[in-house]
Amino acid sequence: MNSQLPQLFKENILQGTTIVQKQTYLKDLKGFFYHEAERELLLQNQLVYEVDAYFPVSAGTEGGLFFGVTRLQPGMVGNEYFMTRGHFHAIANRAEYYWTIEGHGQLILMNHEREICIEEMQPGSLHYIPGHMAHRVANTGNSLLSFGACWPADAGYDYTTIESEGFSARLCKVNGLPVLLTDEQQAL
Ligand code: PAN
Ligand code: ZN
Repeated sequence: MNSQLPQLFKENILQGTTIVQKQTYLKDLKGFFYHEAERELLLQNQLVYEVDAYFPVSAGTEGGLFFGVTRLQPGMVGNEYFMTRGHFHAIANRAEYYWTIEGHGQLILMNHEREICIEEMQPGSLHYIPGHMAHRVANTGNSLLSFGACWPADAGYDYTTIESEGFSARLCKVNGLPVLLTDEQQAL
């Protein structure tokens, strides 16, 4: 059996020869924010978040685990905080852990009935995301929000449900505080 070189998770950075990086820019988030016209006015090459991930087994391997670190920039589109796309897992019952490394934000969770709730993210907070829950993170602070994640290698991603239907509410800044607002409430 070949032994693997260990990856490093050091000074809050995931390092190693097999780390895969993915960046998401404002231009990749067309239609995600309520104020789409305001997103278009912003610098399209502005980085919103990046993920460093370690995939020790192939995607789809039953029983395997993936590990990732997401760095979400502070920023706003209109009254809405910078956020991740958000997704259900393709195998919907697959759960996941998130934990906050630095910064402040909210984890937004929504079930298939479109019931929604939020959990406050602050350094050290640990979040168990049950299966069948869409999950998205918004950075509500003025600094980088960095969080770790661990999820099953066969979970996969269902991005299309959120792309087409969105979450049932958005995290918006109201009188300086994060508040969940439905699109109907925004329109008032
Ligand atoms: C995370 C997310 C990561 C980026 O690793 O993939 O935070 O968010 P989006 O995938 O929604 O763009 C995870 O939940 N993996 O399953
Ligand atoms: Zn996930």
